[in-house]
Amino acid sequence: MATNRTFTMLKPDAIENGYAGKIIDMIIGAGFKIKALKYTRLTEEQAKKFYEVHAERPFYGELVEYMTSGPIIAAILEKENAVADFRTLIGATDPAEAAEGTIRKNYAESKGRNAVHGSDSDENAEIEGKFHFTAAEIF
Ligand code: YYY
Ligand code: MG
Repeated sequence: MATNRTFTMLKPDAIENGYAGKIIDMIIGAGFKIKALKYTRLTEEQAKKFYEVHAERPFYGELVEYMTSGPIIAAILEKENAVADFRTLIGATDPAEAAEGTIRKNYAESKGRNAVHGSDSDENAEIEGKFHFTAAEIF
């Protein structure tokens, strides 16, 4: 059964380019409620662990370097059908292929520096949320 939570990160390019407020506004405007939120910076160890499934991919090193290059905003979001609806809101991984009106279409720089993360399954939403937040930090 689908749960109603997903996990997101506003990535270093989004923060650096001053888009955090606009992106959070789009997220809330799309009906997501913020359950937890944190301004933080990933250590190399955290970034490697978070993107472990991509460890064998050629872009892994660059991805880890980029994700640790500056602060991020991590959040747990709640909405009916959260995982799928959030993936729709953010758009395709490569902003050149992202649909009009999506976060990545509006604010991502490139496939690598693509502004925002969204969990790809309920199971991963749970794992990724717990990676960043304790139970006491979720409201
Ligand atoms: O879930 P999503 O972020 O849309 O893409 P993933 O396939 O999970 O890849 C994670 C992350 O890795 C992506 O957001 C950018 C980066 N990446 C890349 O730099 N080059 C690729 N060819 C594929 C992914
Ligand atoms: Mg993914």
